[in-house]
Amino acid sequence: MSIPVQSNDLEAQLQSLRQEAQEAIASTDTLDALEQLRIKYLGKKGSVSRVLGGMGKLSPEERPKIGALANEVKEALQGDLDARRTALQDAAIMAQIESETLDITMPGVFRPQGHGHPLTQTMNQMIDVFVGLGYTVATGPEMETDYYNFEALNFQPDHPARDMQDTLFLPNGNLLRTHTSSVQIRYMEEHEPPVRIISPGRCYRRDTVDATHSAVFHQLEILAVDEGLTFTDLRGTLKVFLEAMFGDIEIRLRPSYFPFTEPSAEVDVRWKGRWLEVMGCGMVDPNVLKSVGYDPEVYTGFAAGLGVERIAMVLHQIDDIRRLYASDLRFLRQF
Ligand code: 2U9
Repeated sequence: MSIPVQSNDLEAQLQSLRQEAQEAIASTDTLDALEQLRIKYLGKKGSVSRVLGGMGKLSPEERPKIGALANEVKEALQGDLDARRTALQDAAIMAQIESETLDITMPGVFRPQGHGHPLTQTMNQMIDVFVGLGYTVATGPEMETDYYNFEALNFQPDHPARDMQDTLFLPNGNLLRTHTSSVQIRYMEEHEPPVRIISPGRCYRRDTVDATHSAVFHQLEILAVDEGLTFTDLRGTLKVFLEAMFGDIEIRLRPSYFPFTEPSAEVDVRWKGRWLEVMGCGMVDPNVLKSVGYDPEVYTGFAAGLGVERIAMVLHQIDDIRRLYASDLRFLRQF
């Protein structure tokens, strides 16, 4: 004969189970532990099921009451589990957001940035002005033939620049370009007018190095060829360029001579109360136009050339050209 089970025993068990489970759920702080609690209390072999197993021993009148209470406890615990799960998931997301937040007020790590060399800066500044005027940058080889460096530019066979004393000739019969004019010849061979180009780049001369001379230096040359270009166009272009570089200054042109331009001129700017020579210019010699197959009866052109070092030295009051090549950071940091 089985021992009769009192309904108030089961009721008390369910009530204490509910309390125990609710406390356990409230103090759980991981999702895994929460799942373990669900299995422990609501699983098939869980505590609530075990208590219900004892219902068979109840009288038929008592069963519905305990059954209803068991369901109520189940639902309450399920609700608590769900709420706790949501809370833990929310907390995990918040923790992740917190850990990924960027503190934009934090001071950065210092990394030395460096900047362009004063020569590069000056070159880029000049390029910017001419690009703004619609010119295209043209480049070419630093090793040249006699033809592109001299002959096509109307240098006579006995011109002193062609002498071993003035130009660096190479064992293969070529030479290191003495100006970037060769680039302009190469460009014109490939293009029909109108031409608007600048050629910046490194050049070489057999110079003895001193405060104002260097065997390696940089030039920027300007060339425009079109129908109807005049000396006035040349002067106006140079005025716009030099004002962009030096500010609101006066300019002056003095007659000069170059094999590749006729007429030719030296260009001075009024700088700190004195006239300072900064570049040369002229109308492209008809012989040069002919050498690239342009008809000098149809087209005229103007050209100009300058030494980038000289402009950088004037702009920054640099007293010795060699400072530009010494890679001394105490000097370079000033620019
Ligand atoms: C072509 C035709 C003509 C370029 C020019 C100068 C005047 C000039 C010097 C400035 C200082 C060289 O670096 S420097 O020593 N240059 O005075 N250059 S006209 O004339 C050209 C170029 C290309 C086809």
